[in-house]
Amino acid sequence: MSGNKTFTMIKPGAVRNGHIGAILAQINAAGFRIVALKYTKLSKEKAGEFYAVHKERPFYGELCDFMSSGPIVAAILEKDNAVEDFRTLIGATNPADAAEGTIRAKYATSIGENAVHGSDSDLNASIEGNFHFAGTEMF
Ligand code: FUP
Repeated sequence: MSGNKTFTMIKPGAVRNGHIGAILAQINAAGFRIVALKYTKLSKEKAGEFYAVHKERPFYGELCDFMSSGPIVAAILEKDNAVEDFRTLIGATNPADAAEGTIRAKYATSIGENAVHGSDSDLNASIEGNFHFAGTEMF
């Protein structure tokens, strides 16, 4: 995986609130192709591994509890300029700051429970995609 790909998760809150279909539809409508897709659940340990970069932050424990609190949808997405365009589509980390119409503005309930994840670089997109998917699950 490299280049025009990003990795996303629809987080447990948005799944619980019934937004999987609407979020995937908005992602497709924005021109992203689905390379890999999985309905799954992170253990607390796996959530901790995924967010290890935030280990020293005060919200790390809550973040790991939340991300392992229910099922998620994980996906690899493809489009020109995928990482940057996807972060524009989802909006700011804090939904209070997210632009109108963005996925977080529409479906996030707080900064901690902010509906979706989007990779912040091509390198992290590759690392995060490979964390969730085997090569045989990417198309
Ligand atoms: P983003 O790249 O927009 O997902 O944001 P970050 O990598 O900064 O944060 C990752 C996750 O940590 C967020 F999705 C939610 C959580 N977080 C908080 O709970 N509180 C904060 O102040 C910042 C992030």
